[in-house]
Amino acid sequence: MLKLYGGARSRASIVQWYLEELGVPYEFVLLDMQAGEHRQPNYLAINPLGKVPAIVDGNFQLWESGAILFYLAQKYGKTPISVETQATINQWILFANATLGPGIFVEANREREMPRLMTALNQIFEKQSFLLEDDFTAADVAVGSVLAYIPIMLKLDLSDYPEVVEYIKRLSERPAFQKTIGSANKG
Ligand SMILES: N[C@@H](CCC(=O)N[C@@H](CS)C(=O)NCC(=O)O)C(=O)O
Repeated sequence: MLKLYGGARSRASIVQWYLEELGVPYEFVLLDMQAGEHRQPNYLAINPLGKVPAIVDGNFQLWESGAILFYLAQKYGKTPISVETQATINQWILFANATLGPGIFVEANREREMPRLMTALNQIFEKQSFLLEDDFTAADVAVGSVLAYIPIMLKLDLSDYPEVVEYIKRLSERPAFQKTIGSANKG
């Protein structure tokens, strides 16, 4: 069975959310990060950088949440998708991790980056429910998890971006979200 390595309240919840969406059976290996289990040789053999999440799927090991989402989409996604659609999903995953996350969660970037990123996303969600129009994909897991962490971690005012707020609400009502990111951040 696929193993997902993560810590409590870590980015492993993003991967776990997508595994639940896909219905892929998995074992969550919870590392005690406070005790430094992610820096022990057993785990460094899976991710030499000592960061979570990582997965082990048969003989295959992979780390970096975005790469894992893309792998899961390709390996376990239900319908075959074109190279162009795969590239678009990858575009949004990279955007989430390389542009949106740093633009919002790095305080020095926020004032400059957040309005233009959120305005563009708001315009997209005025027209469609998900990033690939009507289809929920790994792109929504990547971008949606960054957006969903805003109210949880930063308490920023999102009233200028009502369609983004609706999108976050739409995602957070999904059972797989509630079972993973939603429950990891309660309390
Ligand atoms: N870009 C990486 C970030 C991984 C990352 O920084 N993970 C944190 C937990 S959320 C971690 O492992 N921190 C422990 C450390 O840096 O020692 C990803 O998305 O997988």
